[in-house]
Amino acid sequence: MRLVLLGAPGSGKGTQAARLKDHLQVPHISTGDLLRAEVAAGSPLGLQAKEVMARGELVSDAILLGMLEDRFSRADTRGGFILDGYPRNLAQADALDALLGRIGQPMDYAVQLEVPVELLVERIAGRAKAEGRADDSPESVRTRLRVYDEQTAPVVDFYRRHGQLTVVDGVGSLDEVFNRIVEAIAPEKAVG
Ligand code: B4P
Repeated sequence: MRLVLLGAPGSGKGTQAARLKDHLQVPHISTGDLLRAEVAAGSPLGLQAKEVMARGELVSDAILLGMLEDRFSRADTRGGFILDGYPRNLAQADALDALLGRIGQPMDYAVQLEVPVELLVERIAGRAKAEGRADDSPESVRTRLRVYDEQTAPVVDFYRRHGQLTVVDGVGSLDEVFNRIVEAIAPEKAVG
């Protein structure tokens, strides 16, 4: 199963990917998590990414592609993967398509989690209180939502044109959304 999760910040990509990973037995690759690990380690890449992320903007395409190539060179991705947070613009979508073509692992599904903007803001505000992530401040959230509309939303059409897009309603409990995704992409593995 080779799957990419699409959706605005707060739509539940990271949350659902963590569950799908256990259910489908494939690794979860989150570019946000990879970047946060670099920031926490204080690496040169992390130092470059830190301020950009805190502002809610996109880290450079070159850095992301290098990170992704590195991750896909590891053996655990050969049996499939769940990608979360990448691609975030059309250049990244093209780069990913080329990379997966080179390694002979074309994408099976792109799942778009649809959530109204008021609910996105509410969810992120909840996480801001619980976890204190630097990019969950109101100003950064506004930037992230704008960047999503301007740069990431066109990626949905990219996968629609390629016939790989499945749209899933992202409103509901974690279990409800999870079950909808599994039913859409792997009905034989649906629970209940
Ligand atoms: P990400 O880590 O990808 O952050 P995100 O888009 O906000 O989504 P996330 O997965 O964390 O949240 P989720 O919707 O699951 O990116 C962070 C930053 O890294 C970017 O802004 C950018 O700077 C940089 N970056 C990452 N990838 C990049 C790329 N490809 N190119 C350039 N830069 C890149 O969940 C949000 C909240 O909602 C959680 O608190 C969760 O508990 C809650 N929630 C989820 N589902 C729910 C439900 N059904 N009901 C109630 N609450 C729910």
